[in-house]
Amino acid sequence: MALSHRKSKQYFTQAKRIIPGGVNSPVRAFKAVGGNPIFIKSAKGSKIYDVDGNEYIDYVLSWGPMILGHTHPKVTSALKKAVDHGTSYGAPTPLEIDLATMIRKAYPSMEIIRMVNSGTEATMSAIRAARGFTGRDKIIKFEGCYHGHADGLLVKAGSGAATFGVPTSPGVPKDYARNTITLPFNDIKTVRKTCEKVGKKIACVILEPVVGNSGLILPKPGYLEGLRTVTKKYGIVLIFDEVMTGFRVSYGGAQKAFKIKPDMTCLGKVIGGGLPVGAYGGRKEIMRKISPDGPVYQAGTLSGNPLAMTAGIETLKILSKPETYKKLMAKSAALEDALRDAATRAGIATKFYRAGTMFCTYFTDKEVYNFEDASKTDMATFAKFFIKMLDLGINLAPSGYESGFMSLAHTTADINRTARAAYLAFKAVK
Ligand code: KE4
Repeated sequence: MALSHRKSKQYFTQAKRIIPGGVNSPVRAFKAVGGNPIFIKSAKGSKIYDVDGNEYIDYVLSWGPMILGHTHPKVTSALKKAVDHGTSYGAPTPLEIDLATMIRKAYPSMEIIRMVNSGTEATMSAIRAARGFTGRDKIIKFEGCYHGHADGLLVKAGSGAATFGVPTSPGVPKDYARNTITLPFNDIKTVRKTCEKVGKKIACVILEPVVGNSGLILPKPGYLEGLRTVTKKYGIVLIFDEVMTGFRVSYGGAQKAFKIKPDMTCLGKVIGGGLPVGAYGGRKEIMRKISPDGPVYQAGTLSGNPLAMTAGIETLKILSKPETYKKLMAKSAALEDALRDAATRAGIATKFYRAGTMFCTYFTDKEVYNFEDASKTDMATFAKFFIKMLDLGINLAPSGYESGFMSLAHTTADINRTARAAYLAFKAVK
């Protein structure tokens, strides 16, 4: 029998009257998969509970941050203590030094780090720093990569922008978009050609080194190295947007896994342990341009918020233990095996990709190397699969253009239950 979503439906009707589309971020709206979003009451470990009392194994994990699982006791108890000391001061605290130090240890390329409040702030500030440093205006980004919702980055973007068919958003002035050059991912030749023509006008190349906003797309061997070489040649700042891949592809992110040193890195999600945080950082000479050391202005009332810093520090404390990643990777590999096996047994054509704790199933028999490939996969079948999985108690992201996430809290029982559900769902949509 199908799960009841009666209360969620009522809340959605109410929410739509006062909030655009009833949601505070478009990807939550279930528009691409049909049906109504589930309204959440609580979450614990690997599970999330809706207002109708249904339980789901959660692979959305707040779109990535909850790598320890929900309400981890260490994070929760540290937060409870921190609240009693005050929730915001608008003045520096030792906590900011602690988190920045932990981040720099994991990402040595981030020699100087500035805390902000979201991934969007991190990427837009990093780009401003790159422009201020180089004195150039143009940027290169890649189709299907999503770097938050700043003007100039919403050009051929992934995530919700791709899901809702408006990869280039109205409201972005043409003059902004003119400075954004968008190229296909995984095609180094187009980058070289562009740089031959206008390389000295380009401030930065920004990318998700593993693209998690068009499903999951891995860089081809040599691609990231190629970008590193070409950016060096033309004095272009190479920015890795590791808002999603940071602490997820490995503890040191994609840059550690693929052994590439970018000039700048953007982080978010995991470093806030479920509270709103972003960070950007990189080479000293670039970051010394940031105000008040230098002239490039960037600020924030709540930046370095003590609660957010506390949640981030507690999360990284656990993640920095060597056994944590052994467990995380083993669980992620077990899920991969189980899902591949379920698809094979159900006799349905899928392509499964995984990078550390991030994963995605595309409904296609062809490999996916870029956004165009991703958009040719069978999204209608994904939508049916999603609905069926939800009904079987598995919470996936409501779009075929999003990655799934694994946490430390997921158990073998969760993985087995997910595999059983996936087999039934694959059969149902075949
Ligand atoms: P936020 O501003 O949403 O914190 O981060 C923006 C961002 C930047 N860079 C990358 C690689 C990202 O993945 C994101 C945010 N990702 C989306 C969806 N995949 C978050 C969910 C949402 O938009 O509601």
